[in-house]
Amino acid sequence: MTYNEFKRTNSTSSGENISSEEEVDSIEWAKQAYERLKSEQEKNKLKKQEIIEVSKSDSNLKIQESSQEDLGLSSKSSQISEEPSIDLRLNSENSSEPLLNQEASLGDFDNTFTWSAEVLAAQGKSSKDISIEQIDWLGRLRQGLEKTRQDFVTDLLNEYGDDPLTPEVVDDLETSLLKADAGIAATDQILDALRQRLNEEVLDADQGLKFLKEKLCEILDEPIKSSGIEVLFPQKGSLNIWLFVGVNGVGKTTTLGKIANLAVRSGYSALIAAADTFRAAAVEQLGVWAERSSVGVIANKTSNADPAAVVFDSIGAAKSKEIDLLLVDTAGRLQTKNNLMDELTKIRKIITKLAPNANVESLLVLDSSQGQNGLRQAMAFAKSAELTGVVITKLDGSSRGGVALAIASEAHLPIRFIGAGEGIRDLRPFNTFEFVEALLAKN
Ligand SMILES: Nc1nc2c(ncn2[C@@H]2O[C@H](COP(=O)(O)OP(=O)(O)OP(=O)(O)O)[C@@H](O)[C@H]2O)c(=O)[nH]1
Ligand SMILES: [Mg+2]
Repeated sequence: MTYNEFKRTNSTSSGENISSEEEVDSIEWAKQAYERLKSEQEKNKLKKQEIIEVSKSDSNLKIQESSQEDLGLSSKSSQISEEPSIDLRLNSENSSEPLLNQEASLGDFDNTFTWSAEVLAAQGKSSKDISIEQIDWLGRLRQGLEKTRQDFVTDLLNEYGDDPLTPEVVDDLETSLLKADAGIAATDQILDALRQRLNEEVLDADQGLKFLKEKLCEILDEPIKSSGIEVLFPQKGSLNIWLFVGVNGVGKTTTLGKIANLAVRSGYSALIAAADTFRAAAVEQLGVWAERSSVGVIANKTSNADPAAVVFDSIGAAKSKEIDLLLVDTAGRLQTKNNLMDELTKIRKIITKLAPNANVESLLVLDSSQGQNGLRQAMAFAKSAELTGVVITKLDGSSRGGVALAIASEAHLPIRFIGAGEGIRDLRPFNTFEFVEALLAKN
């Protein structure tokens, strides 16, 4: 899914919960969507086979042209790839093919498909509009949140079935929310609202779940609304600088690589600043990601180079090439190391000074499996790096997806992207409604 497709999904979002009365209709909707996507997939397969046939008998150039068209690469971004300031593109044998060839494909007409279709339909999408990538992502998001969900709602729902919610259930819910690392503030907010509602009327499990979903959406949406930016994407016609910061190994470089790809597929020109000068291998790792999306990298390979100087050079290059999006990778650092946090402050100041009119985003990358520690990181990085948002990674395999709620309610930061896997397409702009539906999906 490109940014444009994402924007279309979001602009039609109604954010309403799926009700059981709509189930019959939604099965019909899902069937129609499945049949259309299946035939589209077949047609695409045939088209690709034809391209391969033609290219075998013609020239290699044709393959390159057609694969670029498939990705929606703009001619502008291809030009950049031809002359990056420092070309770090590596031999193709170095790149990780399984991650690259990770094209979305349609699975069976199963539970996951019908659930994904319901989530899209509930956002006002027509069955003619949805794409295989959207379905594929929702399936992976749901899968990614499975561990959190199992501890969270599945137990609760299985135990109480259709009985009306009792104060005991609400107490158990409190424990589940805290266990999923939703944090005390968000948990209190949700529970207070639920208890008040229960004083007014009897709720069965479904109504309780619907109410819970609404509360979670409210908490997650609050910082997004206050930021004034519903969906984060680069503004055309001006320089956008996105800085990625966070502790070691959380997925900063991977996230940056995935966003470079998303941006290029959506028609933006991008450039990468390799401001992680701490680890020698960091520049090479970025080179691999840059090659996957054909974007340039600005780096300084001398040991102990000043990261702020790399940022300085990169902004100059981005301006002269009229780049839409400059993505800045930084070295992992512990939030308790003052000198390293000061280094971030310096980078942030250089950006403000050199590009006062740029749209700057300072994004904290958080590994969701770190749970509540992520909140402490957010508080510390918010000061040094003037954070504007958060990317949550590694949702696949974590049972602490609830940390998104703690970040929104206590650090008051909007969540901008979520990552649920190591592949190039395993990252999407954050969509509150989809996240909450996946978090609280019934089995
Ligand atoms: N399962 C999973 N793995 C991820 C995800 N994002 C990143 N990773 C993996 O996490 C590891 C660390 O990722 P990096 O992108 O190098 O992390 P980093 O924050 O740049 O690390 P430093 O620069 O060393 O601080 C790699 O093996 C990635 O493949 C994700 O969403 N899911
Ligand atoms: Mg890195």
